Amino acid sequence: MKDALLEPCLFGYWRSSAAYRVRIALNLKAIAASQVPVQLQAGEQKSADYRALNPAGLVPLWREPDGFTLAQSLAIIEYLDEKFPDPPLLPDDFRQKALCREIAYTIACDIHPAGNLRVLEKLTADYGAGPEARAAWNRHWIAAGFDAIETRLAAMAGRHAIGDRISLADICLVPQVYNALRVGLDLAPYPRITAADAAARKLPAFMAAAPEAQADAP
Ligand SMILES: N[C@@H](CCC(=O)N[C@@H](CS)C(=O)NCC(=O)O)C(=O)O
Repeated sequence: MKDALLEPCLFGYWRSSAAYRVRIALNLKAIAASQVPVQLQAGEQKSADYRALNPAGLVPLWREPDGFTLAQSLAIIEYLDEKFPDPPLLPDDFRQKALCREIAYTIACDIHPAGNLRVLEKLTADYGAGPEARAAWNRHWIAAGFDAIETRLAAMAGRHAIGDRISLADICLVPQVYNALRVGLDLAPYPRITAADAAARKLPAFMAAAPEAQADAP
């Protein structure tokens, strides 16, 4: 785990979808930051050194040169959005803004925690879940959230998740679709999610943030 002290750092991992969200936001805003890989599969997130920075033992973690640290991807993204308002990551209209947060929170609060590495490891340790049981568990919880999001998005018009402007909803959606594909979820029932994912994923900020484009990707 190499650290850089002279510019802001994002502690992350190439395949972490929560870190992926923050990478997209950094790219959309053209914020310069070092990427510091934390090898989750090797358990580096649980080390004393890393827990001294983030007691939760999770990535991402944002750190600024004066020592300010912030965990939780959505807190980091909203912090960056206030500090560097251009381009804004939330819609201007207050109802649209709330709907955008609804989509983002459905992913970050309802879907993502169920499929996190430590939850899957606990399923294996306590209940003997193997790779296929873990994938099926993941598919179940992603589908539960995607069913709700698809219904919401179907009632909205626009190129992106919320209207025609990229927002926090797309920033959360694209990494979650990436995870869904990893665990073999059939996306056919989700045409609006699939369309929003495709429209966002072809943008340079999203392409540069993709897991396979990261320096720590194998
Ligand atoms: N709600 C947190 C979730 C952070 C999180 O769960 N990160 C995962 C990677 S996507 C992690 O560090 N997992 C390590 C582990 O489970 O041991 C956020 O949005 O930042």
